[in-house]
Order: sequence, then C-alpha cells, then structure tokens
Amino acid sequence: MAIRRSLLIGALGLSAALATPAAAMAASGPSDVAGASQPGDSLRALGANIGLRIGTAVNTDQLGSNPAYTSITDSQFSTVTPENVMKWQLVEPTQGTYDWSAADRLVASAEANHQLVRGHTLVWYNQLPDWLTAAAPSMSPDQLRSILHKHITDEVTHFKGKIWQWDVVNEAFNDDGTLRNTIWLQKLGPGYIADAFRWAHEADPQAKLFYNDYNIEFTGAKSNAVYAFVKNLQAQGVPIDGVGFQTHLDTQYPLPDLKNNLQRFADLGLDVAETEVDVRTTLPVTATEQSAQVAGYSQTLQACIAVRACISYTVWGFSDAYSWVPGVFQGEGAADIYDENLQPKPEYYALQQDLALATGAPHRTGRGAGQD
Ligand code: 9MR
Repeated sequence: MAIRRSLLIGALGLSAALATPAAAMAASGPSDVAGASQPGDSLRALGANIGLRIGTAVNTDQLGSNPAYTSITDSQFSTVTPENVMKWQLVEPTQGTYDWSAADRLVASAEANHQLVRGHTLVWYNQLPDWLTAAAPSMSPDQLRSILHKHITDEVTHFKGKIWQWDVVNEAFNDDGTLRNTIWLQKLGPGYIADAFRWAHEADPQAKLFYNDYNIEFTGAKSNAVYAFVKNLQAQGVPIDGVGFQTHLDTQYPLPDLKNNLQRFADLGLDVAETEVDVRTTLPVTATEQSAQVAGYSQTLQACIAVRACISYTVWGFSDAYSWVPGVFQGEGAADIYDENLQPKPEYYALQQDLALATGAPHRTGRGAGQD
C-alpha cells in the first residue's frame, strides 16, 4: 500500500509532464530524454519491475549509424523486432543465396544489450522476393510447399537459439474473418498455417511461435475467426505458443475491448503480445488529437499489464522520423512516442507513467519473461 502511494505521488509529477512536455524536458534535462542518464526510469527498467518486456521495431539502417537512435534503442527497450530485415524479400533476394547480414547485426546488437529478439516474419503474402512472386503462380503445390518448408527451416535454423518469439504466420486473415486469398492459400490450402508452425518448431523447439495480425485487438469477425482458428490448431496439437496483436491504431477509430479480448486468447493457454503498437492521426496534430494518441498508448499498455499472459509490448518504431505511416496513410502520421528529432513525446511519458504505476501489482510478479 505504501509503495503504491509513493508511486502515485511520482505519477503526479509525470502527469504534469504529460500536460506540458516542454516543462518535463526542462525538468529532466536533454540527456535524460534519450534515456541515458536515468536508467531506472527507462521503459525497459520499469517494464522489468513488473516482468513485462518493452520492445521496438528497429530500422537497421539507423542502428549503429545514428548515435541518438542507437542510444534510445539500447537503453529504452528490452526486446527488438527487425522492421524489415528478416522478411523473405530481404534474406533471400536471389533464390538460393541468403543475405543474413543486416539481421545478424541486429541479433548481435541485441545480445550485447541484453535484449530479446522477436523474429518477424516467416510466412506473409507481402515482401516476398521477386523470383518467388514471379514463379509461384506456375508452380505445383508440391513445389511451392517444399520452397516454403525450406525457407522456414533455413531461416529458423540460421537464428536457432537467438529468437524469443517468432511471428511464424503474419496477416493470414481478412477483416471479415475469411482467410486471405494469398498464393499460400491458393496453392496449399488452409493447412499451410499448421505446416508452417510444425516446420518452425522442428527447426527451433525453444522459440515461442506466434500468429500475428492487425485489427484483431477488438472482438469482431476477424478476431473471432483467429480465435476459432488457433483453438483448432491447438486441438490438432500444432505447436502454437502465442498470438500477436499488432495494434496499429488511428485516433479516428475506437478500441472497445482490448483487455477482455487479450484475456480470452490467454484463457486458451496462449501467450499474447502487443507487437506493433502505434497511434496515427491526421496532420497537423491538434491538442485534442494528441490527447487521444496519449490515451491510445496508455490504454494499450494498461491492457497488456492487466493480462498476465501478455509477455511483451512492442512499438512499431519509436520515432516519427522513421515511421511507415505517412507513406501508407496520406495526411496522417505522428504515430510514435518520440518526435522526428528523437525527443520523447507525451506518449512516451504516458507509457513511463503506466509502467511506474503498475510496479508492485501482485498479478504481474513472477512472470516468466526472463528479465535481465
Ligand atoms: O514498417 C514496415 C515498412 O517499412 C515496410 O515498407 C512495410 C511493407 O509492407 O512493412 C512494414 O511493417 C509491417 C509489418 O511487417 C507487418 N504489419 C504491418 C506493418 C506496417 O505496414
């Protein structure tokens, strides 16, 4: 009780920072904003107090070459996800010739900084190599199956023992709950998903294997379909360990029941994770919209904190300088927790505050996420 009271007092200070980020900057000083001078207040340290890994997607062009970017990545986060460099298009640009260099650099950096790695992603319809996209339509199902089997086996084997969670299959469902009409579904039928999990498990039995998708954060046709599908995989003995909720939010859409939805998947005996969190809005950002963004980050983190099986909370990049959003949603952006100059935004302080407030919450102690 006493701990909780003192945290509340601490949080009041953070609330003031939320209201006036400039005041917070002035109070904490510029070196603090990169998380360098107060390691105990970093997201990763506060997450560690409650057994929750806090992660980011990493742009490997910036990691190592941009000192501020690198410092924030290393100091604030305890898991990293390659934003692109483990995708098939990047690792096998020419059939039979692998290029693991960028992904290997990220894995080495993670090891050096005591971070775990979320592998992303083995089976997707997007970012496939051109040679595969060109040849797949004329391949027989057996040919395509053996290419997919080889891809999964080779990639998982290459990183064996170094990946905490693999996004084995990504975005296999449509918003209406039907299976997405990909080359995999067309040629191999729905069984490709179970096969992918079995093959990944054979190559690295220790890695936690995840199904990952967007628009499954709230209950509805899509999340109900994924729920039924993974339940069926479990019934067949398919080695699936978790479901990743990407959590790409937009301030114009509500997020009704994330916590209850995470909990129903957890009740299947699965781990759950928020894997790609960002909260976009229309530009230029008004104060009202930014409040909604802050609330979006807070709501998503609080839901993860409240669900014991939620083992990691990952933002899809931390800086507006490198976000995928403006390239895809015209006129939208500012979706991240640091601004374009790599300074923390109120969204960052909201996460920090929520983690600080959760410290001592009894239901989170003893989580098996393996903190450093
Ligand atoms: O952030 C990634 C961006 O750099 C790529 O161009 C894009 C290609 O589709 O993929 C982005 O990451 C996606 C992730 O792999 C899967 N979920 C949606 C993410 C945002 O599009």
